[in-house]
Amino acid sequence: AAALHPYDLYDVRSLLSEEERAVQDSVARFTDERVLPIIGDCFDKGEFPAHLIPEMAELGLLGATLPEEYGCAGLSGVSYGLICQELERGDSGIRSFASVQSSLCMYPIYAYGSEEQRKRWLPDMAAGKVIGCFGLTESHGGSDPANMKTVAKKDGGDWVINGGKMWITNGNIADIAIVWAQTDDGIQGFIVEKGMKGFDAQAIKHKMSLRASVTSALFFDNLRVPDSSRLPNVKGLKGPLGCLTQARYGITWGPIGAAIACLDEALNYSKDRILFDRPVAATQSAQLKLADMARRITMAQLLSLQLGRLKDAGKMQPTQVSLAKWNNCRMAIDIARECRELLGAAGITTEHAAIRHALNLESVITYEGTETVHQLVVGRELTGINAF
Ligand code: TGC
Ligand code: FAD
Repeated sequence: AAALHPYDLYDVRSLLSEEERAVQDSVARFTDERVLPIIGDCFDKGEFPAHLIPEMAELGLLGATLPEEYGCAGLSGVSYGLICQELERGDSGIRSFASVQSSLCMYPIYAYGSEEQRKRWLPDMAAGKVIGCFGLTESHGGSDPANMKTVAKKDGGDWVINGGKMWITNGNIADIAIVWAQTDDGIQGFIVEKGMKGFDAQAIKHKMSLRASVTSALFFDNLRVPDSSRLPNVKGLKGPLGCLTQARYGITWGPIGAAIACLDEALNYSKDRILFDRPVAATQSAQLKLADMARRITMAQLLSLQLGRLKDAGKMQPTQVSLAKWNNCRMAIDIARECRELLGAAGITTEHAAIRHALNLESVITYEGTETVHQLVVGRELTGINAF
């Protein structure tokens, strides 16, 4: 029998369309050539490699599933998943940038915006000329966004927004922010532009995770925006939650890439490392660990692919996304930590990727709904009882 691919033991690739394979290959090349050579250094310095934005745009990675009439690539949901997987094989921070721009900023403008808003923003966002951020979480408790304190009050033809958001990816490099605020009519979304009076964004420092990504706090102090900035076609928590479903779907794929990067590193290292006169890879305990990583990666690949097929058939449900987000983030963080351990002391520096991925995944398992939140979503589906 032909040798199996160590990172695709079930030949999931054979289930992809020709277009999906081409997308995966082009993003894989971008990660190998443009991300991997610099990313350890970016993480060390705490810098997001913003010079890669035009290149990602050129490859069609921003808003990739949205229609071509808005300057986007019109790709399938599975292709979007593969983009996330290959970007996160480089670094979760690079994938975060693409997730936020695509699923959390371009998607709501497309799904909830007016035709004028779509035409005004989407082509420039696909081209990477306008960067977005998504403000839902507040400092007093991100898991319960229904309890937000940020308010927007109608004042003539304008809205006046007061409050603040915390832990916002891209916040202080963004040109626009999708801001969710409580109104007399329920939660509504507003497109807030950088430089508007009463709007400020500041970087959050001292992060030990996602160091190659920008995370910020947003402040609104009597910020006045015209009614034309409001997303007219959604009201209530289902607006932001609908965006999260899109982003979380991509995040089920991303950590598969991080886990593959770690397994690749640990496999090579353990074959080269000679201890007690034989490679570490020749020991039963190392093989058990490596085999178990391959088992978990294979299950995650099948989960995300089926989820993607459901998505492309218009049948994907939020509970299914929760199950895969929970499973795949847990799979990846456990594998990253085990790979770090297999590398011994060498595993503790950013010369190798495992610890960077392990630290990044601390954010990935927390943002877009913590592991507990997703477990409780699945529990609610099974029992019909809300345990939040
Ligand atoms: P609940 O009563 O369940 O729902 C309210 C309304 O929303 C609808 N809905 C959804 N719609 C779309 N997608 C989903 N996933 C949905 N879940 C619920 C629901 O049908 C209902 O609609 P309607 O018409 O009846 O009003 O609301 P709840 O308050 O009980 O929510 C519970 C809970 C805990 C699941 C929810 O609050 C939640 O998901 N919390 C976690 C918050 C979160 O994930 N925040 C993420 C912020 S963004 C981020 O982290 C970006 S990181 C990006 C990066 O860098 O990559
Ligand atoms: P909390 O909600 O305070 O949770 C604290 C703990 O309580 C957690 O362990 C949680 O699982 C647990 N818990 C919660 N509810 C229950 C319950 N019912 N029962 C038992 N335990 C429970 N947000 C945005 O809006 N936009 C962004 O771009 C964005 N980017 C982010 C980037 C990074 C790097 C990080 C770390 C976060 C980002 N977030 C963003 C915020 C993220 O979504 C929140 O951190 C997340 O939703 C959790 O909220 P919290 O941190 O306030 O934790």
